[in-house]
Amino acid sequence: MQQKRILTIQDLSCLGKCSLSLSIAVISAMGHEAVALPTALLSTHTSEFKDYSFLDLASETPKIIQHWKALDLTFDAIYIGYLGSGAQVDNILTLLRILRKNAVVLVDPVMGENGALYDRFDHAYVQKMRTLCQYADIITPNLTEKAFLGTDLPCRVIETGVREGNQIGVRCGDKTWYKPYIPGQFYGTGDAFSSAFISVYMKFGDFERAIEEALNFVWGSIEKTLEEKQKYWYGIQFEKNLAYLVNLK
Ligand code: PXL
Repeated sequence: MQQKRILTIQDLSCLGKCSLSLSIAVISAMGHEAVALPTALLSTHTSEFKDYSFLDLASETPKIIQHWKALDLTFDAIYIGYLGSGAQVDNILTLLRILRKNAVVLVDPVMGENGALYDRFDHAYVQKMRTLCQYADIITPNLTEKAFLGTDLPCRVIETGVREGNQIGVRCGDKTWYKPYIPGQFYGTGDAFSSAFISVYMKFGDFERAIEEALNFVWGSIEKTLEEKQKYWYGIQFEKNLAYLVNLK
């Protein structure tokens, strides 16, 4: 099978298994080529940690876009996650105009959870993310992000973190996929879901299967994390579950 090239656009949190470090691993495990565009460099992710360092890479992005344009680079999919600044959202809109071509565009509008925006984000950022979502084929907001984005989104929406009794899952259209709810705060699960979803979708071309397998991957990763009874504020032990993706046929 021809290898797919997937562009993953999100921050590099040095510690805290989320965004780029997680998505590169997942995309690679599925046999795809991961092209990484770091949007910001942080010492850790911004939940739970205080006094983290943050370097916005917005001034670098236009140079990267211009070089890739000169190379006439094409992507099978473009997966956009945490951007970190309004300037980066503008850059990514430019990137899509220049480099999208026939790529499938997945936007995970990472900006909050549990009813609140993450550190650093405000109403203006929400509006920019709303604009970006208009250019997506698929978006994967959690319930909080979906509420901030509002309705009338023209793309396919996969809503994550949907609760029903003692179950949790994802909804797309009138279909919902559930797993037993495991109490706890598990950072990076949204990134793990989106990374696995786009990787499975690009490999097998089956949208619903990609949702199901991505949910299996996240849930399995949480289970493996719980096997070691230590604090998991730095992220889930998804590494122990990459074999699940490697072995998908
Ligand atoms: O997992 C989403 C995410 C990505 N990147 C950064 C974050 C978070 C969530 O807190 O802080 C920097």
